[in-house]
Amino acid sequence: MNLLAASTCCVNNAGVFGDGGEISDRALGVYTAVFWSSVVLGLIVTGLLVYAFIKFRRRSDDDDPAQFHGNTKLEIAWTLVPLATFLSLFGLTAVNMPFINNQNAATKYTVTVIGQQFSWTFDYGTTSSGSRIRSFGTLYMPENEFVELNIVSTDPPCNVTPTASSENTLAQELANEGCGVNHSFYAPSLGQQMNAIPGDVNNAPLEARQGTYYGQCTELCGIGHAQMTFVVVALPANQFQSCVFGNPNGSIDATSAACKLGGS
Ligand SMILES: [Cu+2]
Repeated sequence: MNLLAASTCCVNNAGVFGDGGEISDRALGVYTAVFWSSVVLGLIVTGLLVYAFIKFRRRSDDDDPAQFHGNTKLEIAWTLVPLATFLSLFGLTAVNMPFINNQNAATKYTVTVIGQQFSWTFDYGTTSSGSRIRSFGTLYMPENEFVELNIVSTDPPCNVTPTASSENTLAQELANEGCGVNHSFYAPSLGQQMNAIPGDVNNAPLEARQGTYYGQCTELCGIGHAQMTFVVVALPANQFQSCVFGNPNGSIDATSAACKLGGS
């Protein structure tokens, strides 16, 4: 266990029950409500069944068990109680879905996430001289801030030389190639998962508290699928700025102090 911890080093936030950010908080809140409602309902139904089995069992061959057909009170109860339960859980989910799915209006940064066999590239835009600002295998984010992800797939023989300066146009250029296989961006402890489909641009918001989070491809995409992991690093806002946009030639130096948390 220690060996495992040492080899994965700093990425402890790999589970679906993580509290990496507001999206995962909301998803976990809905999940917890649904889970415990199911547990309580399951116990009540099991209890009633066992009670009915014992109390109303047929005691002898010529004994007719108690009949409940036509019992209006019972029928109203077992229609209304499940209906109210399902409607309230549906309401809870529906109220939280827009928050989880759609933060476009509030985002300052857009990052194009490019899935390819078998790695992830993150594109943040261009420098003033037109060089692309990219990181490979690590997505840098400002902490506590929603970032809009444009998620695309592009595998060989796609050969895109992007000309776009805006992230949205870039994502569309990549998607227009329309070749490759399906991938899926999944950061479990940040509560976000979105497919990367050839020909499509899929959008998803991502938000994280300061920290390092594990991510992986969750669409079986070929022989190297298992290696298609990535890391999300959420940095303080000024550190994010100098890590990603601080170098005039557009390169992101993962070993620089700006790109590391806690100076490690
Ligand atoms: Cu994959």
